[in-house]
Amino acid sequence: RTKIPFESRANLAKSAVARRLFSLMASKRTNLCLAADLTKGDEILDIADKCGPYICLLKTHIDIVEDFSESFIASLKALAARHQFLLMEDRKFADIGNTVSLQYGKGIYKISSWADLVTAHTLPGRSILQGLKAALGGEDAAGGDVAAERGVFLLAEMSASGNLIDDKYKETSNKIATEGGDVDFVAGVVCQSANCFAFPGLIQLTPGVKIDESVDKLGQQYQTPEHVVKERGADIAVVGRGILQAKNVAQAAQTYRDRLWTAYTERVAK
Ligand code: UP6
Repeated sequence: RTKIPFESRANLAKSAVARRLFSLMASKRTNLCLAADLTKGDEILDIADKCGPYICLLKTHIDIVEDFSESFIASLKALAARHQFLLMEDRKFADIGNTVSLQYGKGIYKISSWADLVTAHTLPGRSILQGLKAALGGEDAAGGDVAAERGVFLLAEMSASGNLIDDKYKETSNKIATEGGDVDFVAGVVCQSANCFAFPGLIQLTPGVKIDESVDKLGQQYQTPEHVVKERGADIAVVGRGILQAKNVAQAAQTYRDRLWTAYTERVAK
């Protein structure tokens, strides 16, 4: 899987959003996802505008935003369209189908109305996919298939030290991502190693990436851009504080983009 170029993997993907994302990565030449973990709407819009040219994906934790509004979402969507990146809400859904359906579609955030992608734990089993799909209903106003424009990344591993995920959990997560009737909704897997899944039509998203390898005070463990792409199979690397804490965020995003993309091109050329 890791040797196949993104252009070819786009044709193998079962999820329409994964096809879109693979193609976008290939044409924009970036496999960087920015984790915009900021608590003010304007700060997120500002960093999205500055880093937009270098990213394929912007990841939010919408429940940390203190001044959430519908106009914030409209502005974020406009930036995504202008700079050509997708939006992912890192909600890490983990409840029964009926509850995740409500959490995805309802409440203040109405995540399903704006996030191209979301994340979900596989802990509840397959019903997590059915629950999320249920929030999307059938067709949109134009008669298009709503579920076709949305996708999920399933967590099969975490970067936190001491997390409870074992090999059996990883294996079953892979099965949920690759077998059964809802695989067209799975865009990829959030994990730390290339052996989490083999199917080349899925995208590996790997958080815990920083140029200065280290840990934080709350259990986060970092690896370098080159290491996650070449040794651990990351297709997209998630970078938060590595960029957010830089003096010049646009320049930091460019550096991460360049190093991640070079690592990817070297990986497929080998
Ligand atoms: N994230 C992880 N590890 C995981 C899953 N998700 O760090 O296993 C998310 C965090 C955060 C981002 O919720 O938004 O990736 C990492 O941010 P950082 O680069 O600032 O540590």
